[in-house]
Amino acid sequence: MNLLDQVSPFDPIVILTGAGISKESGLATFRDPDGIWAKHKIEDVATPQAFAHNPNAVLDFYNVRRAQMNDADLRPNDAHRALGALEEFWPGEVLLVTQNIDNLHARGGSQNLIHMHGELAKTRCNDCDEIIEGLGNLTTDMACPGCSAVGTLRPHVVWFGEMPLQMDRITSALSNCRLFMSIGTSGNVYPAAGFVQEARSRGAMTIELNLEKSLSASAFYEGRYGPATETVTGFVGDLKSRAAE
Ligand code: BV8
Repeated sequence: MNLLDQVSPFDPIVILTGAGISKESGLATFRDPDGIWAKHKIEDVATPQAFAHNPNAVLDFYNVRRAQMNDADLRPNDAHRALGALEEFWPGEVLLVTQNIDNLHARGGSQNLIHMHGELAKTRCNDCDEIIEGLGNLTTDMACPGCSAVGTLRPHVVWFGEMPLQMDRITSALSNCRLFMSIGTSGNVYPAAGFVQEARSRGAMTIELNLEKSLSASAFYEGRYGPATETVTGFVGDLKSRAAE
């Protein structure tokens, strides 16, 4: 049975992406041999305890990544743009849920977009919860523009042990979608890694587009393996033909 024969153009689609979709734009992934977790320990830079214990180390870790994201040479790649086009031409709803904290999906044209692990371009105050856009480099001597507290500003990013954002909206979309696409993620981190099971249990068709098989590969009806700029553009092209039928 061909996956696309089971999907009609008015069916809702949910897409999950991870760091792999931004790799060809020049951003590092987490668990590849040259990845971020090969150079930093999660417990040193990506937990609330790390921020309480050594805020400078945590702020510096994200200041470096924010500078990479804001580099003029960093641009969305063909995979980001293909997903932006899919949202445009597909008659049914397309919801893009990303684990990534970079801004490449929005710059690639995606608008119906949830950053479940937060966004590097945003800052949050640990005291008053105000969210501020575009503050740039964070330091511990900065005062919150909202409540004037000093030393409480952190990246608006979900650390390990913290609840991802907009989970109710994501769960509802997973229970209604007819096609679930997972792109550029290793399937290591929950709850994102469990989304395929949620979608599949509600009858959705599921496809993984990744450089190599993820930990969740067996849960997918179909898998296409290779660089995202090839697999995503190829599958979105198939969906475009399906929508035109
Ligand atoms: C939660 C921060 C509950 C932002 C991230 C013990 C203690 C505490 C928690 C847990 C625990 N055991 C399990 C948990 C749950 C934990 C978890 O899953 N841990 C794992 C490590 C076991 N999860 C959590 O803590 C989550 N919260 O559970 O809260 C709760 C309940 C009630 C109340 C309060 C709380 C929060 C998880 C979010 C953590 N934050 N990042 C940042 O710094 O970026 S996670 C981090 O991993 C990033 O967000 C990243 O996106 C995410 C997943 O990684 P991937 O995107 O998949 O990247 P990876 O490198 O792994 O894989 C890349 C893939 O791309 C590879 O497969 C590769 O082959 C492929 N690829 C490479 N190149 C290409 C390519 N594909 C295509 N084309 C290419 N060119």
